[in-house]
Amino acid sequence: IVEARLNSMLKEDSYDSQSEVAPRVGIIMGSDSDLPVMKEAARILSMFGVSHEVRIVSAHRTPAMMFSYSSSAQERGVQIIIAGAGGAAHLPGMVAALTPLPVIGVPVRASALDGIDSLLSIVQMPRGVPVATVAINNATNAGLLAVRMLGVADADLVARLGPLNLFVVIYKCYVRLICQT
Ligand code: RP5
Repeated sequence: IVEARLNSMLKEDSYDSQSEVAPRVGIIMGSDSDLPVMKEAARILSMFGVSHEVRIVSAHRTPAMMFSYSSSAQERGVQIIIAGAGGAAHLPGMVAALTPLPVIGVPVRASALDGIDSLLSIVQMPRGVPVATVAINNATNAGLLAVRMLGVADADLVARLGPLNLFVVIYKCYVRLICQT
């Protein structure tokens, strides 16, 4: 049911989570309630033509799935994982413990504590298990950071990341934000 809801929410907004090519970025989140925030990362990756997949994987509700997703991601060709969660947001840290891939954590504002709980849960990782944490609800930056990371070894992507293109992307995000508020 969750998968069907996820697909229909992604389809409504025309995010291509079901790309034909192997996904370079895995976008995962603890609940489908995180999707309104997390789909902004998918939007950025789509803008830059970076293949990606979107999955609901919970550290608490589906720990076995979290384990298998994290430990198989690299061999499937995934290069970066963006993980978003709210509240007791253990997903990004647990995933980082299970894969050598870079993990970008997105603290989702999901509880009475206004996202501070999510932020602290994600950012306060012990030495040896890094998670690159972006600002609360800022999945846009998670997408852009993933593009920059891939750009280190991808000349085409670097060209698309040029100042003008980056300006256009940020402008589009800004316009969208203004239209929503
Ligand atoms: C977290 O709990 C999820 O990442 C979500 O942000 C939060 C609330 O989940 P739901 O109760 O809305 O499914 O695990």
